[in-house]
Amino acid sequence: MGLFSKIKNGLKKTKDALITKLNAVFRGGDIDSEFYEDLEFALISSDMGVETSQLIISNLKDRVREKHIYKQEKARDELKDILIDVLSSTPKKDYSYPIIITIVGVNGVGKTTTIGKLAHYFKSKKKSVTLVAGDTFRAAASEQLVEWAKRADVKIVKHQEGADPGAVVYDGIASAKAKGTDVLIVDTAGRLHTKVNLMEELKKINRIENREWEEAQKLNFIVLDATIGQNSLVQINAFKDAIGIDGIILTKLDGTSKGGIVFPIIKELNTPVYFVGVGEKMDDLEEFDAEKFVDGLL
Ligand SMILES: Nc1nc2c(ncn2[C@@H]2O[C@H](COP(=O)(O)OP(=O)(O)OP(=O)(O)O)[C@@H](O)[C@H]2O)c(=O)[nH]1
Ligand SMILES: [Mg+2]
Repeated sequence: MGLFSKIKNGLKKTKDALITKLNAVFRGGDIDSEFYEDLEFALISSDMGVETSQLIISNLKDRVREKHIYKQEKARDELKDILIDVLSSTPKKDYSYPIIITIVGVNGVGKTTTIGKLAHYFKSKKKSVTLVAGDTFRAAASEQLVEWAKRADVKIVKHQEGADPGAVVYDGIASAKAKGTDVLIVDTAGRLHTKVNLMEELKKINRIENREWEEAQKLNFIVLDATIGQNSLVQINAFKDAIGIDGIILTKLDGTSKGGIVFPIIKELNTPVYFVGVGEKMDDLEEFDAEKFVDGLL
């Protein structure tokens, strides 16, 4: 399946819900104040957030005025451009190898699965990859990562259950340096974001990464489950305050109609989305692209 159809399939539920709402707003005819009210309501109820929806409407009003647009159908094209602009407003950083990617997020969002997909992604870019089983808290977490390492055919560094995650990261870096690994991907435990000790553990992991491999680029990626909608904004803030977040990976888009959440995530939290997960398999990961995303929606 081509890349394009993958994201389209992944967004199908979101698209179906959004199109139904938009078709009820764009009934044909002239633009009036009721049209804007209906559109704002449609956007908000599509998980785009109040603030971001209002911004989109205000941009649309400006464009409609500037371009002397009177017909609703014409406004629909403008809306598409505005949505792309919103999603393009936070640029991703360029990769500079070697890279340490630390994957964080609350439990069950898809961290370990995403690491398997990322390993496959970087390998397909001809980069060497080592995984670090930094989730020593949950039983069988390391085994799950070992399976992914096998599937993606990459190296893995792990310790016993209950071991100090910092020590696994330390060993992972030593191994990556010795083998000349391009991308080191660190799995972490996903206990609730309200627990202070998880944040302390993540800070410690970041400290070890900075100390032990100074020249490597460090990226903290948070994995968010798209099916939880607005709640993901709260989750990011908790991690952002504790360790700083460079980017977002939004998983499980295939199982939800709440894909609109990507708009407030990018606009209100000013954090770029690097990848989206559209299934459980190794190649069900897509590099995030604003234009492709909006094309899949409208
Ligand atoms: N449909 C779908 N399922 C996904 C996606 N990503 C992950 N999953 C599923 O989500 C479930 C949890 O995934 P894990 O990777 O174990 O999540 P985790 O964040 O590592 O969980 P903990 O280690 O317990 O915190 C698994 O059943 C995955 O197959 C996705 O993009 N789409
Ligand atoms: Mg996990």
